[in-house]
Amino acid sequence: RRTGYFYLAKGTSVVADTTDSLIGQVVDYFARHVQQATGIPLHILEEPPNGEQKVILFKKTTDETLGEEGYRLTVRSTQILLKANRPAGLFYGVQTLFQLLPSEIFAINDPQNGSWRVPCVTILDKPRYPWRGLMLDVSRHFFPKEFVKKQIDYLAMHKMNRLHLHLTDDQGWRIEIKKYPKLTQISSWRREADGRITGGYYTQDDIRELVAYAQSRFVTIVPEIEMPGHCQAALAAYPQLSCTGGPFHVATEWGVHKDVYCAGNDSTFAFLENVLSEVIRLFPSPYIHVGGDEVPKDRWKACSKCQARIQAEGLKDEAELQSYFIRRIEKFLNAHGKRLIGWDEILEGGLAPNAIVMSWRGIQGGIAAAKQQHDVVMTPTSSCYFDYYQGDPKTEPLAIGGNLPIEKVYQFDPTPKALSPEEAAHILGGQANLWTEYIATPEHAEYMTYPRLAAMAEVLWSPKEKRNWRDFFGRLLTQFKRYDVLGIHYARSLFAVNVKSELEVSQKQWRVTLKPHLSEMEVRYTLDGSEPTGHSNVYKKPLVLNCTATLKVKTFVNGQAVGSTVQRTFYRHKALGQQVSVAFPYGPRYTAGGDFALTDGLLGTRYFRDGRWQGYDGVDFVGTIDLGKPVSVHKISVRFLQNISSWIFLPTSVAFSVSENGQQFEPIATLKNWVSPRVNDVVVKPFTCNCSGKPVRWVRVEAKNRGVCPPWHPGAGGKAWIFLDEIRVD
Ligand code: TNX
Repeated sequence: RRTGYFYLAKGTSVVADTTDSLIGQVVDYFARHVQQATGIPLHILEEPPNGEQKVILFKKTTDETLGEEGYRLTVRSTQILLKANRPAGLFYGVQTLFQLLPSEIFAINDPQNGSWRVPCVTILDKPRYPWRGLMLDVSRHFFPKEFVKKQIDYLAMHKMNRLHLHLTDDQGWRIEIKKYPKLTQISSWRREADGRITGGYYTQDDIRELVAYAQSRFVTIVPEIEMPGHCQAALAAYPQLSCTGGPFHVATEWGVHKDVYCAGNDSTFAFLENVLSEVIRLFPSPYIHVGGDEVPKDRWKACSKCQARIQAEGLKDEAELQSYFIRRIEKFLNAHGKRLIGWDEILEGGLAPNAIVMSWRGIQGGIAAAKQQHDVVMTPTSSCYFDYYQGDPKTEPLAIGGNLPIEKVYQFDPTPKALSPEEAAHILGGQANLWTEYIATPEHAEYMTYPRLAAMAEVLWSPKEKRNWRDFFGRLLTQFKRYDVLGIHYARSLFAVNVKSELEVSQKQWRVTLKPHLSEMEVRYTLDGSEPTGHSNVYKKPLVLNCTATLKVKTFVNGQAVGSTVQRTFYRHKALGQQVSVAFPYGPRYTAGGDFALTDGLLGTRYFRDGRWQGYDGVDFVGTIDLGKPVSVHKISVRFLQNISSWIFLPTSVAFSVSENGQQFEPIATLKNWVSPRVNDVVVKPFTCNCSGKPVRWVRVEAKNRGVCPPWHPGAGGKAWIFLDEIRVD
């Protein structure tokens, strides 16, 4: 940083040798972007103008320290000089210029008046790794072309350069193949449990458009065509490519499916080579990903053709048959000038000679491959799986599981210590993977991707020794402003506060602790229902509450509110802290709520593992509460949860009764449940009955479990759960 600023204004010109078409492309991109955001038209010239005019110079250079993607940027008050060996370097220099300008430089659809100044600096910058990727699974849920284009823009802005498209899987085929029209007529669509048809695909024109868009932003789209497993969608259209002959449907359930391509059948290879031929023509990427992960061997074991192949090729077992499969495809790809990439399972039974390994089941696969002198892209689940939770599951949208907060992404190091310098040179970089089983909308996909991608980008670009979490956190707040300007639906999970409360049964009071996700945060709260502001109480020590109250909590950085308000209501009611005696004990699997879960004055969230629900496995709930002395009861209410993908159903009916002596119970009401067990979404349903107000000492709730999962359900015949969170007596 030096003193002073360069002011971008009318009359500023850009000087570049635009006879180089790629440089021309970068300059155009820069000038168009600036014009759209600022309204300032930049003059593009081949030679510097005479006189005092301000210029931005783009220059090609030969400078070994810069490599393929590095750049030097010198900003003086009269001139900006950007130098790189290659157009990619100029492009990244442009991204840095945008970062040096006010965040509104990203408001390309809404030109702003402003002071467009760039601080005077000298920068030498280049990436640590050549592979800086994001994988988007467009099979489990399809994402429109326009959404993909936006992500390409955002990747470029983060100086990322690979978009890996997971185009095929059990649940959908997403690319038009002219030779096999049924892949898009049949394999691209699936019928969900509720009868809805969902899906979609990219036409070859769409693909060309995406590829060109990505190229102009120096992003390589790496296509993935899965084999020999994860192919049920393709088999639904072409069952003759399987071992059993089918029939199959496009899968609607997640997980690993048994039906795979038959490795004994030559027509399987003919099919895949024809598909790959069209893929090769569409994608200029030097790499083609062929999956290779999670291939159950059941079908191959029972298939005479596969067994004959094992014999004929002198293979030891089915693991070697998988290796044979991948080697055969690799030969085909290599003959067409492409390199094969596969998930780390391609190591099993022997690695194909030139394959690149994408290590996802930890880093061991990557280490083994690098030691065999194979190139590696590191994507271990523990640091790279953006389908995992990024905050407390209680307050996050439903995710596949796991735990990957942004600070853990930031700690990722793609180069394992176990490698020698020569072996380490095979680590091409790393990649974040966005699997989309639980991600159905563009907004949700962005929520899972940002801001974690910013952490990943820095891991893959910056020198390891320059990484500093606190410094990154400060810059992230600026990055959020850019995200706001761009309209990115990013997660604010790192601003969350964990509200933990404990009911002190004997005193009938709650002890509440507030723990911010990050210690950089200041926590303020209110108890009167109002929004916390910069003047609200600062949390310092645990709070003690003894009456019904709504607690609202928010985090602040430098006195500015960040994140959203966390709210928790505490209900003081007549059964608070009373023991519930049950006829059948609650299930052993979800005991987190504990014995007092039903009378702790707290309601559950939609997340059944939040510790406030109690689950009953295959049995009815029959619970009796002794209120300790006769009290006047006006209302009893109880809430149940339905989440059919976790085998949790609403009860078929709920009955309420009361007693004065604990022996004879007087029925008050029996409520039937009319909500369908087929509702896919999470349902929380209260059942409430009014009482006369006369004093009673015992209250009983009986909820009928349907017993087993219905015949159409994946768990058909298995025990059904019922879940309840609180029995409120008022
Ligand atoms: C494993 S990662 C898979 C994917 C799933 C993912 C969910 C990999 C190569 N296979 O099919 O979507 O887990 O996290």
